[in-house]
Order: sequence, then C-alpha cells, then structure tokens
Amino acid sequence: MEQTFIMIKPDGVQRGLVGEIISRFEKKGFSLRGLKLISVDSAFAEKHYADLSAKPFFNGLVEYIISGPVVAMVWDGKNVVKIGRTIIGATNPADSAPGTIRGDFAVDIGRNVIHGSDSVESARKEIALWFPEGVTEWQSSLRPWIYE
Ligand code: RTP
Repeated sequence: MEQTFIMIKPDGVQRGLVGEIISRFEKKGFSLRGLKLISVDSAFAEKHYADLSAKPFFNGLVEYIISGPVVAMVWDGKNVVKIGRTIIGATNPADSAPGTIRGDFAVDIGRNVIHGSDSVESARKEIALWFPEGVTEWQSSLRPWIYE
C-alpha cells in the first residue's frame, strides 16, 4: 500500500480544523500510520520546502510554517498520494472546489491550511524527514470493505 505525508499547517491547527481534517481522511477509507503535533524551526521548514527555495514567496512560506505548531501525519492506502491531493484541493483556495479541504476552509494561497505530498517519491522523502523514528505498522480490519 502507498503512503503519503499530510501536514495541517499552523492556521489549520489554530482554527481548530484538526479533527475535521483527520475525519475526512478516515471516512474516505485511509489508515493513519503516524501522527504528531510539532513546532519546527526555520532550518527544518527550509528543508521541507527546499524545492521552492528560489520562489519569491519562500521566506513568507517558511515564516508561516514556523508560526505555530503543525500536525504531521502519515496516511496509508491505495492511491493515497493522488487521492489525498484531491481531498485537499488546488493550491490556491480560489481554485479549490467546494467539498475539498481548501475549498471549504481557506481563502488565501498563503494560508491554505494543509500540505500533502505531490508524488510517491516526495512522500517517501517527507516521511523520512518528519518521521525519522518510523511509523506504526498495522492493518485496518476494514480493508475488505474499502478495497475490492
Ligand atoms: P503544499 O506543498 O503546501 O501541499 O502545496 P502545493 O504542493 O499545493 O503547492 P506548492 O507549489 O508546493 O507551494 C507550497 C506552498 O507555498 C505556498 N504558496 N504561496 N504566494 C504564492 O504565490 C504561493 N504559492 C505557493 C502555499 O502555502 C503552498 O501550499
């Protein structure tokens, strides 16, 4: 099964959206493998967003991510990287469909509530960065009811 890294950004935590977001991933049929509330420093945030270091919004993005605790999670399931991005919605909430997390809860691109890995390869790197201790191995008993 595939895994993805999902982070509820500081605005999502401050606005009390943690339960709502976890619930959406659970109800879809994905399994939680790792979960922690964590504050990161700028060196860590820069590492997570290293691919965006040349972007004009990079410094603001790092300031945003270090502005409060975030919820770091690993979710497991079939196609979870792609489906996770669909659940999250487009990067800019102005383009995110209603029913997606950003479409329902965000307005500004710089306060878009949640991050999700954009490929299996970046998920692997992000999980290694955020969960060096590893994640919990278990198998949901619901699997036969989720997958054919
Ligand atoms: P994320 O990595 O957070 O899941 O977002 P994403 O793949 O949908 O978007 P990406 O292009 O990787 O950008 C990362 C985050 O940077 C902020 N951003 N600000 N001001 C801007 O033009 C701008 N563009 C991107 C957003 O918070 C975006 O999620």
